[in-house]
Amino acid sequence: MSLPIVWTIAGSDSSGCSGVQADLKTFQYLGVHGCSIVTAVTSQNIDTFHSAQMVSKEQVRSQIETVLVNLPPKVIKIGMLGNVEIIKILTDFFQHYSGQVVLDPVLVSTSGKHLFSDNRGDYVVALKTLFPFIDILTPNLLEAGTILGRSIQSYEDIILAANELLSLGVKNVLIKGGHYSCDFFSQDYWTNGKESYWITSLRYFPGKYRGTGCTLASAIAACLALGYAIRDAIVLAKMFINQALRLADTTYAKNILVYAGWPETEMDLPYLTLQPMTTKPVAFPDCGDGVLGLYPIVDSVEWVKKLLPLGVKTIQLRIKDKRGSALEKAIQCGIQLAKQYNAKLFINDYWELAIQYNAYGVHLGQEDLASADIQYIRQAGLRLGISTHCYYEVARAHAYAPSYIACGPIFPTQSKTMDFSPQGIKNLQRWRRTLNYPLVAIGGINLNNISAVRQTNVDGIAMISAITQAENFVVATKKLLASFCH
Ligand code: 3NM
Repeated sequence: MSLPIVWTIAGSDSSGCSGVQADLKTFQYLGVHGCSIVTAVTSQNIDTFHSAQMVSKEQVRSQIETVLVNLPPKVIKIGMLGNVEIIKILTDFFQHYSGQVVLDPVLVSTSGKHLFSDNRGDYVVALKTLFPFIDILTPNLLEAGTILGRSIQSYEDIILAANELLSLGVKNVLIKGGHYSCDFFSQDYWTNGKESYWITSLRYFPGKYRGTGCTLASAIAACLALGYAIRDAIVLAKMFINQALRLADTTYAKNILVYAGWPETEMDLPYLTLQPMTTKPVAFPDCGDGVLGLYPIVDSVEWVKKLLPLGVKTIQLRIKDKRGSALEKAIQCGIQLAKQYNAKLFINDYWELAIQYNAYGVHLGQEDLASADIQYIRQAGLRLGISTHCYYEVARAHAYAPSYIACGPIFPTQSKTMDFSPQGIKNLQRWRRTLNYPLVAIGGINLNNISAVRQTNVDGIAMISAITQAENFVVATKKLLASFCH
């Protein structure tokens, strides 16, 4: 097994709660090999930062050069650097480094100790010289404020600060609002300059926890090294830290984070929204008793007419070639047919018509989420299904508490152009373990692989070509339906 290599460049914390120790634990639990370039040795326990001794610049350089020989990093996570000399070593090193870099700009410890020996102004100026090499900067509100020389008080301030930090050269900014948010939620803000979102997590046992910033940044680094896109790495890292907070040892107010492997609990999944969230989402109605079962997706009302008499009980009308009154007529007719057969019909995309003719539900892709009036669909009492392909999209869907979540593509598909590679059965199993939502599997599913998909215990199995391109759709549909009987 070849493990991706991730370096942490940070201070040692004798308590094991933060710094290099927290970073290495995070790397281990997420399945990457961690190397440590120690910049300082600190004496700390649960609540006291006793002292810090900087490591000499020669020794820092020597650690880098030695590890580089046969453990070159895919990703580097930077924490406490401690002085301008060490920053200079890194800016030199980065001239020839092409991997990714996560910078957690720690300036002050949780217990209030300054984590640099130079004067603040010089240190911050030097820190900024690193920014053009940084893929993601993860300051908390205080650190963002110190870097920019002002205090950050409101949502608007956070957005402005993030954009200003981007203008200093970093590619992504994640401003952690853990200390700012309300009692129930903690809210972070991410942007890359083109897109942005708010990341809201439920709060667990309140209190001061050491090492949350180190852990989050290390988890992002580990997930990047595992090949996750930055947006997914952020969601996964939030799940990892939320899990550690949920499981934390809080006896006698010790508040020690407890790490526990790959996060697979829906409670730890954050909500991703375009605007800051103020209340928990209201759940959409469920899809009734029983599983959704075989879930053909068809592009015409003629197909609805052909499939419902065969015993299909869940179906999606995904019309791509009609507009105006022809579209409206088809949708109206499909809804009527489904009612006649007591089947659950989801209308893809055209949520206004679905509401107008009182469909069973609406199915939306991620790109439709921003433009659809989700609140209106909920108020109309329709069910909602949402397509997802990765952690980021699942967290987006989670913010709407839909009736089901579709995960795809499970296998390669010819029926839709895809920006995502197939997830495979293993990832589908992981989604099943992680999510309590009814799940629908989609993408490349046919008679040959449906039993493997069934074994994952998903609630619905959606498909296009296995039915609509079958030599004999009646035989194919009956066999597919039969696969749900054993
Ligand atoms: N959505 P087939 S895959 C419509 O992954 C659709 O979100 C997908 O067709 C997703 O069964 C897909 O022929 C096409 O592979 C499914």
